[in-house]
Amino acid sequence: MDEKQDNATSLFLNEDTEKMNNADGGVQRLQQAVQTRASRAKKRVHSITRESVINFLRHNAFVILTVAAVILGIVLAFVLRPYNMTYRQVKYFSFPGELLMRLLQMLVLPLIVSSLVSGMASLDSKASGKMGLRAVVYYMVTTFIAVFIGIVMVIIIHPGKGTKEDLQSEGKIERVQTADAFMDLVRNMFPPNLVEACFKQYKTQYGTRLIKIPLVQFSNASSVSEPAFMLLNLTSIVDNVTRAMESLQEMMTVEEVVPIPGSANGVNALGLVVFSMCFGLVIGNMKQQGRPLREFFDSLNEAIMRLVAIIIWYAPIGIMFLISGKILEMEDLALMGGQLGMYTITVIIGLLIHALFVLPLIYFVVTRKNPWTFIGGLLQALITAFGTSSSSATLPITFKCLEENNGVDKRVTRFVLPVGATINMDGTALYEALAAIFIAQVNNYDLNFGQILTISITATAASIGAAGIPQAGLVTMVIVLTSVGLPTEDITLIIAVDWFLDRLRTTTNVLGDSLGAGIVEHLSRHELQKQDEELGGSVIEDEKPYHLICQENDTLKRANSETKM
Ligand code: 7O9
Repeated sequence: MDEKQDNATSLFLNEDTEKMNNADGGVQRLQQAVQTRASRAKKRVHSITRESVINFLRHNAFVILTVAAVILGIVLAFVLRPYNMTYRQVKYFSFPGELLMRLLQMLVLPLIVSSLVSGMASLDSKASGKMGLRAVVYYMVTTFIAVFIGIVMVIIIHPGKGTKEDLQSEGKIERVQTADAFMDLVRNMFPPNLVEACFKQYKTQYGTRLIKIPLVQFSNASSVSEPAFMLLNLTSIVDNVTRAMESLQEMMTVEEVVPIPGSANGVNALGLVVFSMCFGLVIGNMKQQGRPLREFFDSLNEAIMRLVAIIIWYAPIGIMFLISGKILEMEDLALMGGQLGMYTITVIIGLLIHALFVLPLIYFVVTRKNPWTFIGGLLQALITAFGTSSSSATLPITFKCLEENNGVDKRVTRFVLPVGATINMDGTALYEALAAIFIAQVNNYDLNFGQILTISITATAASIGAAGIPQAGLVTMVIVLTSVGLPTEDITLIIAVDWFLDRLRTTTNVLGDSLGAGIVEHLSRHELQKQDEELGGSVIEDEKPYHLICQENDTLKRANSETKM
């Protein structure tokens, strides 16, 4: 109706323009018409801005809600802190946050399996090989840069003063043998039971075995076995046997520590990733025969992503309680003064340089696109990473942000993100190298170039293998420290700030994975396009429903058998 009116006015206006000079009343009418037009235009401008604001709010609702949740969480915590809540009360308070963690973790397992299988199956083996190579090169380069930044920062700022005076030790450190941890990693890549792999990892445990070590060796044992001698000297045989019996009693029993098979709770992500990738690759090469499975995993992935879209609404509430609960749990902040404070600042600066300077620069250099718009689309994933301090739990949200806000190709995210969450941890690598050198500084232990190189290699390896090493976290730190002979019990000195630095590391890890997905997509755009064209060309064959193809095959078979008969 509004439109009709508008048309009428414009007709009227045109008529008026023509008659303007003839009629006197025409001028008045023209003025009126112009006024109504102007006011309508004004109204339209108004409604556009209001609409666009509403649109903006609707599109950025999650981000705005999530940022508000963080701020609210911090404010709430500082309001509640003076009440000195007990540990139990704080735990009750953080319950909504715990629920978010559980919800996200609930989705991780089906998400990584379905996305890896369908991602690998949707690419031909040549394309997936190239893409995999690009991803791995990106992971290696960024991890090495991260380690380098960590080492440079800790050497320049030198937060360790050579004393442990103001440092408190906290917690206990598990003893790990590097060789066993490494073998666990390889074992976990090949889980013997896929169902068990969903909740357990192989972990070498240590048991004791009693072994006997003779105290006295038989001095003339060889003579006993000589028949001639035996015959000649019977008494000496008796003598020897008695002596042997005696020395047997003089055997010492000692306890020997031996590695025994065991397991630890936790998803064996590495095993599932390896299996899903191989499975997807095989399905992709099966052409028509693999189609039902491909469609199944595709559909499973789609369904999980829809669950993510629902759960994402709960994320702001969960994040608010996670953050404020953590601040409430925090003990005295005075502990953060002195060396530990300097150490914290060094880590923060290192992570910031890597996340806000190096990674965006790499993204820009490779893709020539603005990294900040890309990072803007990831904001919710980054905040979730900060809230949950787990890049695997953040994975569902990372998927959502990359695919929906940044429009990254699903074939790339499905393949690159789960692998990235498992092996690409820039923040962790930076942290481990930095922490190891900090502990050396605290102990006044001069590291030579070779040792620093060893630290950088082990820190890189530890960050790659963390998901495959059961109960990683501090265990990987032990491995890095042992590699250069630093005291592992000094890890307890930095535990006090680990909860906070873990959040920053995780955010860096998620950012690294996501920018990696963007970079791999850009580099693989030609192959993806080519595949799109190929699929487009054979779309009739491809779009045919599966049951029709089966029917056709059946008819063909029947026809064949009939002609044979
Ligand atoms: C940080 F992607 C999945 F779902 F396959 C996946 C599942 C579990 C990937 C990884 C894991 C996993 O267990 N990762 C893991 C990561 C295990 C132990 C330690 C770490 C290191 O974690 C980081 C750190 O502490 O620096 C950080 N908290 O990125 O999650």
